[in-house]
Amino acid sequence: MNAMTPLPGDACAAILDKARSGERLSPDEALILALSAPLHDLCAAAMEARLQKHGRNAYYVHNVHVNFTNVCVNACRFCAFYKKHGAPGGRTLSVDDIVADLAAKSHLPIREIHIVGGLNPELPLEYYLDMLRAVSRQCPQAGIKAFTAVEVAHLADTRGVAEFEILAALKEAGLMMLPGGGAEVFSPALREKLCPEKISGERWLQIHATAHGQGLPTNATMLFGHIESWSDRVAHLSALRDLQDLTGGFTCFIPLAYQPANNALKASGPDGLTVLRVMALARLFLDNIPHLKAYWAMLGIKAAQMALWAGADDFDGTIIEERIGHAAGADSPKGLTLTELRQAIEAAGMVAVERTPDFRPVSR
Ligand code: V47
Repeated sequence: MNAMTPLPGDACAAILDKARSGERLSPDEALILALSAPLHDLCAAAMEARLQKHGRNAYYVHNVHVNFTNVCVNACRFCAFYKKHGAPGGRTLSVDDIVADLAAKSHLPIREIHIVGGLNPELPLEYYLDMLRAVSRQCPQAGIKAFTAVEVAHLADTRGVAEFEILAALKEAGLMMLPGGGAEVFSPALREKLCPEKISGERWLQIHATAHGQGLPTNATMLFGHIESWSDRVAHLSALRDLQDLTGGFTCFIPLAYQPANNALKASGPDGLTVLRVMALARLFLDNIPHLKAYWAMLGIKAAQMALWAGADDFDGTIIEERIGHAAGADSPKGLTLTELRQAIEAAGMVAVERTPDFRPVSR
């Protein structure tokens, strides 16, 4: 190293100053920060960015998760939720079951119904449309965030129709937005190891672009803390940022902490410091996606509270029963009451703000 080469600490300080002044970080700069920035400096800069955008607000939603089938023709190595078609333990809810379950919760002021399931080859498109119509009728006060890009691709491929048409039919039947699942990590080499049967990252992005073009906002996720590197993470964030520059349709980014039990991928899951670094980097790098979720169900409540100090501004919701992370050993509660949710946010020093799925504040 000659006298002109900046030391890693100086390089990080200069990049953090750049972020503070509102300048966009390049992927190379993000990688330098990820690998070398002192954790405290990284989180402090992310906290500043968060305060500028959202003050001390931490959003939450009164929601319920509906997982209508665990039957899936894919066999993602990290997934502990799915059952192969025809295998014991496979379970599919009828539309009537779903409605009855929501009717039993009709005393709760639920604002979001989050619906995702496996790729069950036996379910016709009509089932999805009936479900949306019936759920809209049952819960008119709630917005429906449903079906990942992976499910949209499955419906399009098995019916031989364009994704655009599937999305249009779902929207017509009551869909408000798409959740961010199925993104995993976009690197083709990693997908080959993690989820070889799943659609490519490119197709995931293209379906989200199509949804945005139809006026359907979407979320985006990244599964982290398994076999991916920092370069893979930065490339993933970069692809999301590039698409957001074109469409503006992403509402919230959700880093999903890998849960290691009961699945075929033998990896350990992220430690607490990695959780904070991923959150902070996402806040600084994704300058065009408004919201960053500390998903308590996968992070655990304590790490999610700390993530609110590393750039996150959303805590997600009541959920009522989380199944995907818990099948893989998540040791968080399966659901929280509204009071518990607010208390967790306020105990972290933030202002709890109830929201709709698309982040409009709810006033009661
Ligand atoms: O796509 C599967 C992930 C996702 C594991 O959009 C796992 O608001 C951790 O996308 N460890 C589904 N994660 C969850 C999801 C989500 C959740 C909450 C809010 C939103 C939103 C989206 O769960 C899957 C997959 O990436 N997943 N197995 C596991 N072992």
